Amino acid sequence: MDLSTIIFGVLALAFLVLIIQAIRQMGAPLEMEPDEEEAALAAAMEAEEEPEPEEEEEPEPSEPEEMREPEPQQPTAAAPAEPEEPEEPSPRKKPRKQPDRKEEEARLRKGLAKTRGGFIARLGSLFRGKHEIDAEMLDEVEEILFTADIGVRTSQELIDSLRKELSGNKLGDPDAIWSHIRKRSDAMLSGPGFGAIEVDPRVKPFVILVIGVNGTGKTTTIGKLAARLKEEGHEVLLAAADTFRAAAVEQLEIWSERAGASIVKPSKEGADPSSVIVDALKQAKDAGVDVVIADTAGRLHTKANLMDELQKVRRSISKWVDGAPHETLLVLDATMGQNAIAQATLFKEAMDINGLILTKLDGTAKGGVVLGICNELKIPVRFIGIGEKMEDLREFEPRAFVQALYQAAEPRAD
Ligand SMILES: Nc1nc2c(ncn2[C@@H]2O[C@H](COP(=O)(O)OP(=O)(O)O)[C@@H](O)[C@H]2O)c(=O)[nH]1
Ligand SMILES: [Mg+2]
Repeated sequence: MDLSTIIFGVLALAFLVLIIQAIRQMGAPLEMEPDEEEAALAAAMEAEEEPEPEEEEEPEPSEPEEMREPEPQQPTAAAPAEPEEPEEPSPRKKPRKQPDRKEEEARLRKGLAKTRGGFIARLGSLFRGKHEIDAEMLDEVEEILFTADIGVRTSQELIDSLRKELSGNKLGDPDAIWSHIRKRSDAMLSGPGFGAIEVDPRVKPFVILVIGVNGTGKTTTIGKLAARLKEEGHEVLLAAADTFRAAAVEQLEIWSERAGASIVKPSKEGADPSSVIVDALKQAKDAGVDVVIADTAGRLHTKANLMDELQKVRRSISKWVDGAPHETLLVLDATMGQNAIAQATLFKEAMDINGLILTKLDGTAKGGVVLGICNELKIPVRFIGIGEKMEDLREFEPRAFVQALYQAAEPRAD
């Protein structure tokens, strides 16, 4: 072996070693250095944990004003954000003079003072000053509702919904209970059809039949209603179909004079009520009168006879004017409390009733009965009577009613 061969061999060997080393270095980046791997894993874990936000301190729930249901807005200035009730095209000939809203509210509140003094005041004082209520207090709420004049069924429904709605932590919050009762009351009263009668101008005469037990306030209410309709520009004729007592006819006559309405009276005491109404309808047609309001008798001790009589009256009316009576209004005396519910049930079985008028709310603590009546009978309240005077008949507005009823007793409205 000569020297050149040895040198070549050594060089070739060195070259081979270099190539092997280069190949090893190229493969190395494919595997992660163990410490790099750890760092990447830690970063990924961090990334996963990261979305968990820093526990932001919730706005303190003990800020009671924010948690409570917003105070019912004053319907006028205080509620600009709320869309105004759309003014429906009114069939009224003349727009009614809009009474001062504030004055109206004050009068309604005054008229409902006694009712407010009933179960609502008891609830208010039960909750006043409390920040938490327990199961025992809820039993007291239950007792108050059951002894209120709202009827057993409505009390039970309120309590059931209360327990259901206010389960869990809300159960301890007096404000939540208060606002729940208030909301449910509002919902019970806000069925379709509440509020004033809209006289259909295409119908002439528009016939309103007023029924109810004696003494509930039919004649007085008819007088107030006639005055109202006159003020709206309608010609009104009253039919004195409570023919059993001369005094009833005289009373309606006085009201017809006050209201500026005409009247058709029976020829003699005890005359057939239907014939008086038919006379009135004929006269109304001849004279182009807009509205006929028929008064009726309502003696409960002849219950079956009374219902027969009313059905007969109804049939006669419908024979003389198509689609009439256009409104059959049942007058109920709020001072009768739960008896008013029983009465309404009875009348509803015999007659199609479009609306209720609840009178004498000014003289009773039993006005809560309106909740029971609306809830059980599903007949809308058209008007309420809060006094004996002409202006004491109010269109029924559930929201204003609930507000007048609950607001002053609000547990925190000291
Ligand atoms: N305090 C008060 N008394 C009323 C109201 N509505 C009627 N009354 C009175 O209740 C009594 C009976 O009313 P009336 O119209 O004769 O009842 P009717 O027998 O059903 O016709 C009368 O003394 C009325 O003045 C009311 O809303 N409030
Ligand atoms: Mg009468």
